[in-house]
Amino acid sequence: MRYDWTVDEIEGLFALPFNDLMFRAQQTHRAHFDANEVQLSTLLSIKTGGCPEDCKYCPQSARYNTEVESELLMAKDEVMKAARIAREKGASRFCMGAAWREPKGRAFELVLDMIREVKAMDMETCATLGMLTAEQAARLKDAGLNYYNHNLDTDPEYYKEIITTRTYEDRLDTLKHVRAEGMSICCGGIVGMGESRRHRAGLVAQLARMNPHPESVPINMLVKVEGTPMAEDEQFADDMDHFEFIRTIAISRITMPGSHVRLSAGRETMNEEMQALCFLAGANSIFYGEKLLTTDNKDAENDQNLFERLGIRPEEKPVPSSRRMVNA
Ligand code: SAM
Ligand code: DTB
Ligand code: SF4
Repeated sequence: MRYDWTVDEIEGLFALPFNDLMFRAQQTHRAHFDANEVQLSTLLSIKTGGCPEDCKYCPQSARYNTEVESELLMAKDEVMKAARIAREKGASRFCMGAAWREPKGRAFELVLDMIREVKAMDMETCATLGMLTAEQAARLKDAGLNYYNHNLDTDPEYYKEIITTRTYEDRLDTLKHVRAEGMSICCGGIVGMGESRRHRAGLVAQLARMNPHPESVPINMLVKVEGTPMAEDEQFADDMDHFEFIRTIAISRITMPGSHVRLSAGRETMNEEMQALCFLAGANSIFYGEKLLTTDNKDAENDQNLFERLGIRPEEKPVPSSRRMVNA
C-alpha cells in the first residue's frame, strides 16, 4: 500500500486517456474486492438545519435562505424505526447525521443512546456530527460506533473559498481523534464546486496520504441547492463534466486500493449508464434509500432494479471475529 502520492502524480493519473484510466482502476479493484459487490449505507438526518457553519454548498446552514427548516433532534423511537426499515431493505450500515458544528450537552448523550440501540440491532453504525474532541471520540467508541464520517471536502488551497468557520486543520484534528480510538474513518469530498483539476488531485492526495487510508471514501457530486452560494453565485456557475467525476472515482480507487469508494451525493441526476461507469471505475458503496440528508436520492427499488440488471450483489455486513469463532 502506498501513502506517498504526490499531487503531480495524481494529476498525471487525471491526464491518462479515459480507457487506460478505467483499465487501471478495474485491475486495482479486482485485486482487492469482489468486483460485483457494492456496500449499502442508509443515511438519516437526526438533526436537520439551523447549522451555524457557512459551508457554501450546504442547504442546512442557517446563513442561507433554503427550503430546509431547522428541526429539533429526532426522538429515539423514530430513529430506530428508520434503522429497522433500512435493515429490512438490505442496508448493512446506518449513518446518523446532525447539522452541528460540534456535538454538545444533552443532545450528545441522546445520540450516544441512539448509537447503542442501532448497534444492538446488528447493523454497522456511522455518525457525522461535526468536530469532535478526543473525549467525545472516546465516548462514541464506547457506545459502539463503527465509523465516523468527517469529510475534507476539497483541496486545502481551495478550502477557503468554501468554508470560513472552521479550518482544514480542525478537520484533520477530528480525524486524528477518531483514529486514536480505533474507529473506522469515512472521509471524502465533493466534486463540482468550481475547483480546478489540480484541486481535485489535491483532495485525492490528502486522502491517499493518510496512513492508514480512510476505510470509506465518499465522493460526492455537488447537489446544487437553491439558496446556497453554490447555486446562486456566478463564481460556481459552471457545471462539471461527468467524465471528470468518473475519473475522480477511478483515481480514488487506484490510490486507495483497499478502501470502499462510495458513489455518494449526486446520484439523483445520474442515469444508469453513468452509475454503471462509476462502478466500473471502482466505486463499491452507495447511499441507499430515498433521501440523503435533506435532498432526494434514488429509491431502494430503483437501485435493486439497477443491481439486478448489472448483476451486482449487496455486500454483507462483516461478521465480527468473536462471532466467527463461535460459528466455526
Ligand atoms: N455537520 C456535520 C459536518 O459537516 O461535519 C455533518 C453533516 S454534513 C451535511 C456532511 C457532509 O455532507 C459534508 O461534509 C459534505 O461533504 C456533504 N454535503 C453537504 N451538502 C452537500 C451538497 N449540497 N452536495 C454534496 N455534498 C454535500
Ligand atoms: C457524505 O459524504 N455525504 C453525505 C454524508 N457523507 C453525510 C451527505 C450528502 C448530503 C447531500 C445534501 C443533503 O441531502 O442535504
Ligand atoms: Fe453545518 Fe455540516 Fe452543513 Fe457545514 S456541512 S453547514 S457543518 S451541516
